[in-house]
Amino acid sequence: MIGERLCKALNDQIKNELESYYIYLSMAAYFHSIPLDGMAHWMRCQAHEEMIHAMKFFDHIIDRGGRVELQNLSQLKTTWSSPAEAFRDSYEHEKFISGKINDLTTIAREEKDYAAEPLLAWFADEQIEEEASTGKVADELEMVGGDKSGLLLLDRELAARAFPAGSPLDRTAYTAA
Ligand code: OFO
Repeated sequence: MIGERLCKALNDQIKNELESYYIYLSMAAYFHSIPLDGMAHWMRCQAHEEMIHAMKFFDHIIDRGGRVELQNLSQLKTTWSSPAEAFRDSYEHEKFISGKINDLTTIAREEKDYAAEPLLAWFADEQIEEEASTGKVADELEMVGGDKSGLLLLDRELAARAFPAGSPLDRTAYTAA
């Protein structure tokens, strides 16, 4: 059975992951509006991954006899001054999430909750990848600057990201039905 302190912290993390989902969906809407649909697609894929992250914590709590209590999400940003600013924000957000995963690991160790460690180790690995992928695109966008052909090339490249199977954020999943 999960202890009260870690259960509360994991509930807070569900909120963080759902906010991540919402932030990336908001960025997808921004990219569709400019319109850079490849970047919007990348953000939709990212949003879907965040929902999976939230559900990993959700199910961990359930499986260990804890109580999931969903929280209100914060008001979020809906527009950015440039694609570079949006990806720079996403990189900063991933660093914030990495800090939260570290805090959770500290709590689990203080509580001697060894059953949570494999899950938190998975997230620590995942955060290396998330910081690397968002940081790389942010750097590339800064290199491209105002060069429109460079921007379109990058947009095409990001359009190639694959959705997790059966994603409800993949337009083709429901338009084909
Ligand atoms: Fe972006 O990794 Fe979860 O939040």
